[in-house]
Amino acid sequence: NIATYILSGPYCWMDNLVTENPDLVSKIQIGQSYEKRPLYVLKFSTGGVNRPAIWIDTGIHSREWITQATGVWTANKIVTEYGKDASLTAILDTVDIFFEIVTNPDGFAYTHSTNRMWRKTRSINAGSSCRGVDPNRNWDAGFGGPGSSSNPCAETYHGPSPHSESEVKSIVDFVLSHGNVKALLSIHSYSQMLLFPYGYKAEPAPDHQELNDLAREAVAALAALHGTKYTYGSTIDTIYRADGTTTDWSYDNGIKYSYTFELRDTGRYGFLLPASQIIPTAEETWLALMKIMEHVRDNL
Ligand code: 0X9
Ligand code: ZN
Repeated sequence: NIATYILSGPYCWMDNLVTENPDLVSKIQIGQSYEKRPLYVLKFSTGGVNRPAIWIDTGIHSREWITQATGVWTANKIVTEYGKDASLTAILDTVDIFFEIVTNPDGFAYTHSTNRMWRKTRSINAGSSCRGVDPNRNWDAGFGGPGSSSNPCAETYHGPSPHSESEVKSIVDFVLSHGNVKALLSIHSYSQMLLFPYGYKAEPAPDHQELNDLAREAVAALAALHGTKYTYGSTIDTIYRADGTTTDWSYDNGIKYSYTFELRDTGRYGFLLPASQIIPTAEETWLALMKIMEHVRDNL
């Protein structure tokens, strides 16, 4: 069917990446989506057992196409720079990177087949004709608060219970069973922001100062390439109150370096960012990711 065909692009590319870089990359299946698509994660590792890890996800909101594209570029960048770029090589000598590129595959297929602006999962909601749950309101961190909606037709519907969505629960189970994840970077668009906890409360995170300083450094590195300006700060202060988000959950589960990126742009094209901006966006994002990953490596 059409969804299988569309997703065969990223799936086939993933298998080639693994085949061509068997000593660095492997593919793990962490679960399956509501519509039974596999949830694949790329593991970048140079060895060791349960090394400290960095988790990166893109595409949890399916319409944010620049993020999955940036994910593909970034995965390719990791394999081409390992052994060449001294800093990335030093990161991968001690840290594993787990990368989920198509984090909401049902939504992604739906943005191709039917509605380019689909954001949520595609699960059926009991008692409603509206489908889907916001996978960035479904986490057990301030779940169900006012920065989310109890209306199944809303774009920010939190779902019937925390981790009701298989796409979310699969990450929860993977991250908790791994037990050594040090950073969780969740990539969205758009707004050009780098956000850290909290979104569900106004109280500053215990690590606010360190997270803020690192965010400042990361957005400065990003801006140096093409002049793209990012704002940064806690979610609640910088964008809006959001309850049940990925990075509040990860932070409350002991993952200090929990950041949400909002990639280009600031609204001129929004989710329909032109293809000509894919590579510049990925290039500049890489510089911010490297700053964060270097900091994680140097603070294990
Ligand atoms: O509202 C959201 O889910 C995010 N914006 S988006 O336009 N990509 O939908 C921002 C939420 C902030 N996220 C976290 N702090 N995790
Ligand atoms: Zn988003």
